[in-house]
Amino acid sequence: MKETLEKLGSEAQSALAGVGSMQELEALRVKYLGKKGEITAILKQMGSLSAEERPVIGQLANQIRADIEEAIAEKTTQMEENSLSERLISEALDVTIPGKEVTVGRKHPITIVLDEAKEIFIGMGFDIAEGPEVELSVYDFDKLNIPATHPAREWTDTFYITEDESVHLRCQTSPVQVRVMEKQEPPIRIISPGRVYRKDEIDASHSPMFHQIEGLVVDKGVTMGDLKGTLNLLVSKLYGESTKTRFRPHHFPFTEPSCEVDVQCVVCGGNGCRTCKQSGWLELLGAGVVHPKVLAGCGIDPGTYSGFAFGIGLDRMTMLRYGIEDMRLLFENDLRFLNQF
Ligand code: 2U9
Repeated sequence: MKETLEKLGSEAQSALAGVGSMQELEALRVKYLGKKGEITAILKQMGSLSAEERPVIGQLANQIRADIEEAIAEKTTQMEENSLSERLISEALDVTIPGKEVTVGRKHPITIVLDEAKEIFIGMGFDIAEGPEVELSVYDFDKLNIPATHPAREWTDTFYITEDESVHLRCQTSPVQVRVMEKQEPPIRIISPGRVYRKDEIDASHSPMFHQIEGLVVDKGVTMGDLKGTLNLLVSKLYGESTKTRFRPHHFPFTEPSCEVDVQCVVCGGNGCRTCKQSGWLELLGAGVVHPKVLAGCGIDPGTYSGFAFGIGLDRMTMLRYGIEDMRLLFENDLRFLNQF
């Protein structure tokens, strides 16, 4: 029995040396030290030994068991240390590698100027109205008193969607105001900002898609004086209190009387320069008193109500604001340009 025990002991020790995983180690522990293990099996046979042999064999068995337990504990520690150092190596972070730069977006200059204009009009009690970019010609032309023969209705000027000319990409945001007038009783005080489309060749001051802010006020007793007050306030908020305006007579089918509004040149202050072609003035917008035929066509009695309307090119307004000389810069999405705002 002594030899069997010693053989078991050395067998266990050499098996331990070859163990490669925690599972194998556990299997080995069960094999030698478990309840049904080989050492336990030998200890169970101790009853057959003589009284002199029993303590000697008992002590040897305990010694061998303790040796195996110690070797297993050592092996466990060693394997744990190995796996930790392997993880430390494989999961090592190089904290000296430069981080990835997070680029934060920003508002487009057109959006900056639009937001500013919205704030100004909201401050004067206006609501914001929006509508479709694919529009019925009835709303964009007929109801605005633009006759069938008007050059703006030519195929060379307008992006028609249907052969019969009944649907097109809107040329202005005026149809939004027509839709509001049809639905809402006066008083009406709205601005309608948005994209509009005209078949223009692309150059420094033209684009087939551009942006407008149009405005409409309809109430009892609204006059050209209200129009001037509103637009002068807009100009003073946008370009500074002392900026002068000039109202020149003009013609639009949808307003009567109509005018164009110039502002004192923001570059030279009115002295004359390249931007204002030496005139001292820059054309900013068109406006007028809403034509009675337009009011009536939208279900509003021109005998009771009157109104004023205006239209501003937002892209031009943005260019004047920041001294941008070429409109194409606004649409090319060149980050070297956009990052300046
Ligand atoms: C309704 C009635 C009248 C809107 C108006 C203008 C004058 C105008 C231009 C400015 C520069 C277009 O972007 S631009 O090229 N617009 O000159 N727009 S009055 O008049 C309306 C609108 C809606 C029902």
